[in-house]
Amino acid sequence: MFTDWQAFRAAFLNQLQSMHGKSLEEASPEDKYTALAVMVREYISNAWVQTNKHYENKGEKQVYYFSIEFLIGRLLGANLLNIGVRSEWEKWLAELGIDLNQLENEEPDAGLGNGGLGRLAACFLDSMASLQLPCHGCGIRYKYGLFEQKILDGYQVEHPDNWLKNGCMWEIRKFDKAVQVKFGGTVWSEEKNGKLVFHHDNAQTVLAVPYDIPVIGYQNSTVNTLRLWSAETVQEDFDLLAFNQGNYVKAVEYKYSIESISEILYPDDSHYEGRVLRLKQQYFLVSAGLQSIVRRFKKKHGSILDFAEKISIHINDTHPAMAIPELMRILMDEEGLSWNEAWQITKNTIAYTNHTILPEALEKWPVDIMKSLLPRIFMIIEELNKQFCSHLWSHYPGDWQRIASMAIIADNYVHMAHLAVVGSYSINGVAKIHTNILKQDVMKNFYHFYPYKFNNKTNGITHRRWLLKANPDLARLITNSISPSWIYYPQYLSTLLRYSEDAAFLEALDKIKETNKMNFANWVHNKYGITIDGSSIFDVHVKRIHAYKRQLMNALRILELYTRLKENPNLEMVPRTFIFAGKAAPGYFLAKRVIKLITTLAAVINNDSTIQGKMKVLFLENYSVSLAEMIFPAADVSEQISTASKEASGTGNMKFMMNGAVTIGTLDGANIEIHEEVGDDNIVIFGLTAKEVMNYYQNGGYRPWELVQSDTRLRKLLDQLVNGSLPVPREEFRVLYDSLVNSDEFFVLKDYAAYVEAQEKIDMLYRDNSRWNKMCLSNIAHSGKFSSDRTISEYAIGIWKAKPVVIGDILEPY
Ligand code: GLS
Repeated sequence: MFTDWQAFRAAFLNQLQSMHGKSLEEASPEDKYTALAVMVREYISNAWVQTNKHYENKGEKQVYYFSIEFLIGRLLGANLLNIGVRSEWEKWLAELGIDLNQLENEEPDAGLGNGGLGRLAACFLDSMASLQLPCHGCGIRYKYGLFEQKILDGYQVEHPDNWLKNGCMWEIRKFDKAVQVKFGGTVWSEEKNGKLVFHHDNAQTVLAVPYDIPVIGYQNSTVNTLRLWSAETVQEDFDLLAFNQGNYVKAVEYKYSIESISEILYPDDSHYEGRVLRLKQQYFLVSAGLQSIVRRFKKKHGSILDFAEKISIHINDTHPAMAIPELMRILMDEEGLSWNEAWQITKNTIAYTNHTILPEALEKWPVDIMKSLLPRIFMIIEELNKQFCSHLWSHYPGDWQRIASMAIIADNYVHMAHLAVVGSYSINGVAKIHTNILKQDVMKNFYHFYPYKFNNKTNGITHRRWLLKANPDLARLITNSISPSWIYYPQYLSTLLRYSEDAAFLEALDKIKETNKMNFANWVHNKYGITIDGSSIFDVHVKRIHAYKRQLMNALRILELYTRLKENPNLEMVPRTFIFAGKAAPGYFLAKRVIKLITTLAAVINNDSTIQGKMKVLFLENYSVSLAEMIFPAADVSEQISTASKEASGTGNMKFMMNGAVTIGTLDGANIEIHEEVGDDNIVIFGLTAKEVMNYYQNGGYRPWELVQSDTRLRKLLDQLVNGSLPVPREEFRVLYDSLVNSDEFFVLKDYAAYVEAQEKIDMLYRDNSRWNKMCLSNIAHSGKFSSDRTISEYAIGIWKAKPVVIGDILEPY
């Protein structure tokens, strides 16, 4: 687009002038950011239009990824990188005295997700566009993203994340593509020409307005779309209420009740809350998404009967599972198909990913709520349930227990996972162990009935954001050593193994880590005023705070190490900086107390000069995609210590590995596959296996109190939580203490000794610098498998049967 600096400069200055009426000298960093973002948008606008046109004309299968969360983070840096102009524009901006990194930091982080599930969806979008697949995202444009976390007096405090307050530079409002979504009311039917026709009266109608965000492929001219829906009042309704009834306040309340549907993201991860507003969000998403897909399909294709051949709809967990009855509704009530025709199409269109086996995350909606909020949808679910149960009856005559355990409606609840399994052609787990647990345990009966539907797709992360962008020095070293092929074929990273014995390469690797750690230490110092030792081990535990992720186990070991160090200040150990970050759901009391424990330890340890700086503890506020991008490149040790069987996959584990950190972890989720890739020598594994954990559960758990009684070390350690030795009110951590000694649901105490031993192994390994560097190299070299490009290729081939569409043939790259 720009042949040289002069041209770039002129365009940039022009943009500043026309958007903000300012010269370069007058413009604020935010003005410059918005000007640059507009330039990027203009740069890709033609490719975006052409990509859509091409998809329509070619008639290739289109895939829509429905997700209640898309944790996309900031887009400017990633977009510049994918377009392929980042380093050039960075240089040109520097010549204007502008630091591109600073401009990138002006962008609000789009936190439209809670954690792993939402970030996975964002990584998938990047891979879909980069692999030239005709796949699009469909989600909700929450006005408020995940809350902003502040730490006040050691406690988490939540603030609203008003990320849209200055507008979003990437979205385009498409009012002409709005659709109507109906809630409540009554449904009745009449027979017309031998067919049942359904009428929906007195419904509350909500206008769903789409906002499109471009998803730019890596240097390939493909620009896909993430469509986010926003709830608005149908204008006439609003005006009528206001003026005819003369009740302006009521009308405003009405407007607010409608808009509240897309107001806020529920801040719970792996946990279901049966709130009506959440149910509204779910239906709003699927109804708006499906209506627009069907409308577009009909415009281009002849018969709706071909729908399943041309469209795949993927549901990211059960939150969008109402896509099943909603597609049935559209096909029958609006397109006039019979039940059987609609059912054939629906079950051949929808594919489902399960992301967790935690019982508290499995969604089930009370029948009465669903019936009154979504009367027609409930009718369809009821009929589906009836047919499914009678189908089961013919397979398992008399086996009531089995049938009850599989029914879609049971005990006055609609079981969303059952609905998703019955109404889809593919069901996948997100790591090998997770899929096996689904097949052998949680969904055993369904697997028995539909063995052909189940498959595994181990998660992945986009190596473009998490290595190429987040860790530019490491990316440069890799490219200079093995060529840029790894960017297109991440499995090519394995070529790095040829440097395993190359002292100069290993040293270069070491230097990069050192620099990243120093940069991070400087940032910490500037933000928190805490000095951390750049040569200490950076031991990092970042993710949602959740009992099963066992931040508490890490905190206990820190407390014990500190106590030992106090007793013996000459204790032989490599200095360590323990870094935590993560949000707790606002109503999750225990998780919030764990944060308080960590911040209390930090306050004590960081201010104790007698331990000579051998330990520091940090709890970084407001974990987000942007913060994560800073942390991963600086990490030495990756804490992946969930109770085996509980973490479906994890994706942070992959980001650490790709940036050369060594995992200390349990045999859980994708840790198992990381272990398979790097081998015993390059990972530190400890603790109970999933089988052992599940055995305990089946036999009523274990008796932690007996363990504590018989282990003086554990007893002494736990006492410290409640005996007043920490500078907090005596009862502050009683709940944590009780949760451990009474039930220890997540086997913290059972795994504790093995964890401490594993940590000592890390200490020992780190002392051997060249051995450690080789471990880092091995982790980077084996991380190619965990690129989401591999994952998405597997989805495209194995589930969607979608083929790449090459846009570059019709267009110069951008
Ligand atoms: C999650 C799982 O807990 C993670 O293990 C998994 O990596 C992620 C993406 O598949 O999905 N499920 C969930 O509800 N939140 C998650 O992060």
